[in-house]
Amino acid sequence: MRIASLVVLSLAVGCSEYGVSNLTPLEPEVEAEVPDVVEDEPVPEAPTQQEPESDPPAQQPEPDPDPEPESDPEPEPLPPVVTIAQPGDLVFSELMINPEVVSDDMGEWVELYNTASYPIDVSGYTFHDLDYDSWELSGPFIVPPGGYYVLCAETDASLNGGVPCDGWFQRVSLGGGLALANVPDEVVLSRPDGVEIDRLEYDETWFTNGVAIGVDPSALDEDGNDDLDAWCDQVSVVSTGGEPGTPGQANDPCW
Ligand SMILES: [Ca+2]
Ligand SMILES: [Ca+2]
Ligand SMILES: [Ca+2]
Ligand SMILES: [Ca+2]
Repeated sequence: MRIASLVVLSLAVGCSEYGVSNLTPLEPEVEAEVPDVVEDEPVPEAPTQQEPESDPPAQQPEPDPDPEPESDPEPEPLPPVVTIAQPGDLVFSELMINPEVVSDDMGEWVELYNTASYPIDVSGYTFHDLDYDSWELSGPFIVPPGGYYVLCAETDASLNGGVPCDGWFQRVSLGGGLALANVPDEVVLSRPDGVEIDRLEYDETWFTNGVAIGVDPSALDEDGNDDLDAWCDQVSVVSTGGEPGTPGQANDPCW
């Protein structure tokens, strides 16, 4: 028994000397290497994700302000319709005083020209002469800037000699309407408050029967159209009835 216990003790001491010295240094070496590598890797990954987040917000505000101001101002320049025109904004530019393919009460017409830079609504304005004739224009009656407007005794082109019309006036002599006399007469356009926009006084020496008379394009103003010398027979033919005249279009030049 004593011999056996001595052998066991010597073996135990021998094992403890070798076993302890061999196991102790191995365990700390493996544990120290693993945490060092894991802690270093996540640190550099975080800053690389923050950098791209700061770049896009700086680029987004730059393209936005450019396309918006370019598209906004384009549809805005719409001139407002003016209802209170000033003298000379609308002028008499052409008259068919004595048509021949149809009767006067069917074929008379008057052309107005807008000299202003804005559209004019003359609903409620009065088309009259200096004694009996008077006719209040009913809307819609909007003349575009630089545009023409043709008022006819009869708007049906199959009845009025083939003239294209924009508006109508009651063709009646001696009150209740208006007529273009084949003798000295006047045409006046007045605002509802009585202010005259344009006036034209003519006599039978101004026109040729069956031909419209027009003012020269260079004299298209409220004073220029008062001069007989600025008027002349039209030669272009617009109507299907064949009588010379330029209703709704620029006048033929007189010189
Ligand atoms: Ca008259
Ligand atoms: Ca007439
Ligand atoms: Ca005038
Ligand atoms: Ca004309």
